[in-house]
This record gives sequence, structure tokens and C-alpha cells, in this order.
Amino acid sequence: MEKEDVVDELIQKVAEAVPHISSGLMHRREYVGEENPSDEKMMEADVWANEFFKEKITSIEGVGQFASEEEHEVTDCGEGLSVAIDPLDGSSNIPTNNLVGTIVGIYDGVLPCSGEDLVAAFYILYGPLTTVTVARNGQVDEYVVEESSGDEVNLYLASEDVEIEGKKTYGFGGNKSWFESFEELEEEFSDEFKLRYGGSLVGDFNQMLHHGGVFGYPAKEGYDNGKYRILFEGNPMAFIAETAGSASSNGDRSVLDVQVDDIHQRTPFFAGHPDMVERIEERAL
Ligand code: AHM
Ligand code: MG
Repeated sequence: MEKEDVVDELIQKVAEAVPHISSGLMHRREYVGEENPSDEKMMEADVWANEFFKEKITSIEGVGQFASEEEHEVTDCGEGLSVAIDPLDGSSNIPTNNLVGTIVGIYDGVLPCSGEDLVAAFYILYGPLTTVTVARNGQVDEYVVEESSGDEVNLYLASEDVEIEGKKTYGFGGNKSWFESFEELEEEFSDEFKLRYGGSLVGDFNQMLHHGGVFGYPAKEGYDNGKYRILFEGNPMAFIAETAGSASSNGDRSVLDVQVDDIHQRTPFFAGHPDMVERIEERAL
């Protein structure tokens, strides 16, 4: 199968899972007493969504590897592209019914590999509308997912060739443990820009994508490499940001340029207007 067709099928298969995932969250909001490879508590919904997506994705012809934020090892499943997924990003938002998402990176390389090997990336946002935001072939498009009959869904193109414009909002995670230099920078930003922060990478990034500005999660005390996992979160979102005409950074250079040696490697993460990202690079680290 051509790589383009594999990407198409991945988007379609993950979107088809949306009604099942949305309706299944209600009864899976308890923590299961286990930790994921990043030593974070797993909710029943995390485990269940991972299994569901894994089955769908590994059965696609043209997918060669599958890796998940919720699994220690990479699964080999044939020949072809490598898929890295954060099945439920922001799952700590589920009990309060705030935004969550699913993030998918599609790499043409053997995992772990760097963001330069990404051929496409997309995220699902489970919001008032469920949307799929896709970056590929130099363009970002946003689709609304609508359930149709049986297991099928329709994807309606809502915004074509989305570009990140302007500097309206800012938002940064991890505020209890920021380093002093970052606190100073945040104070400056709070005088100039409007704060929007919801505790979900997908939700917060999506807001920045539409309003313009910057979103990030810096290195902080106890987390010298930040919180986000580069393969499942940092790279796909950086790829979407850069494809939408803005910048990404780990505080020093584009997230996509960072060498990745470990499946669960973390990274500081910033994405948004190039001027704002540049100010972070100058001051924060
Ligand atoms: P998760 O994928 O395990 O849910 O973790 C990532 C989430 C992001 O969506 C969000 O930006 C961040 O963790 C919030 O972190 P914190 O709880 O430190 O504010
Ligand atoms: Mg996540």
C-alpha cells in the first residue's frame, strides 16, 4: 500500500473509534492502581482506549510498528510506517468532564526516531464537537467527526489550511514547580497576553491554533526534561504547529530536531508564534 493510503486509513480508523471511545469514558473514570512507563497513575479509560486503538492500528496493512504512551515496548506488526499514540491525552480531565484528546504521530522510520521522520500527525479533540486536526503534505486541516450508520463516521472539512496567526493567548503547564527564570518570563507574558489554560495538551494547543499565541510545558523542578513524551506528544504537536506556519521549541531548538534515543523520552515543549517562541528560547533556560 502507498504511504499516503496508509495515512488515510489511519485517520479513518482512528476517527471511526471516536463514538466508541466517547461513549465508553463514562464508566471508566477510576484509577486502576497501576502506573504507565512514565510512572503516572493510569485510569481504566487509559488502558481500555489503548487496547482499542492498538487493535485497530496494528491490523492496518502498511503499519510496521506501534508504540503507545501506555506501553513499555514497541510492538512490531508488519512492514511499513511506525505509529506512536497517546491514546487519551489529559485523562486526568475525565472525572471533571473537561477536554481530552488522542494524539497520533506517523513516522517513516524505526522507533524511536526523531521528529524529522514524521510524515503526518493528527489529534482528536473530544469537545462540544469532536474534531480531527491533521498535518500532512505541508498543510493542516480540521475535520468534524459525525457519526453515521453502523461503525462508520463522516469527516466534514471544517477549516482548510489552518495557519497559526497572531499572539492573542498564552498558557503554560506545571506552574507549581517552575524555575525562577521561567517564572519571570511568565510574568512578562501575563502583562501582555491573555491567559488560557485547561490542563489538556490537545485542548490547550487547539485553542492556541485557533486564537494565535503560544502554549507550552517547560522544564521544571524534578522534571529537567519537561513532562511531555517526545514521541507521542511533543513531536506530533510540534509537527502540526510547524506545518501551520508557527514554531516549536524545546527551549533551545525545534522539538523536531531533538535526537530521540528512548521510547518514553521527555521534552520541554513550546509551540506558537515564532516571536513568542524566540523570547522563550532567549530567556527561559
Ligand atoms: P497524560 O497524557 O498522561 O494525560 O499527560 C499529559 C497532560 C497534558 O495533556 C497536560 O497538558 C498535562 O499533562 C498537565 O499536566 P499537569 O497535571 O502537570 O498540569
Ligand atoms: Mg498525554
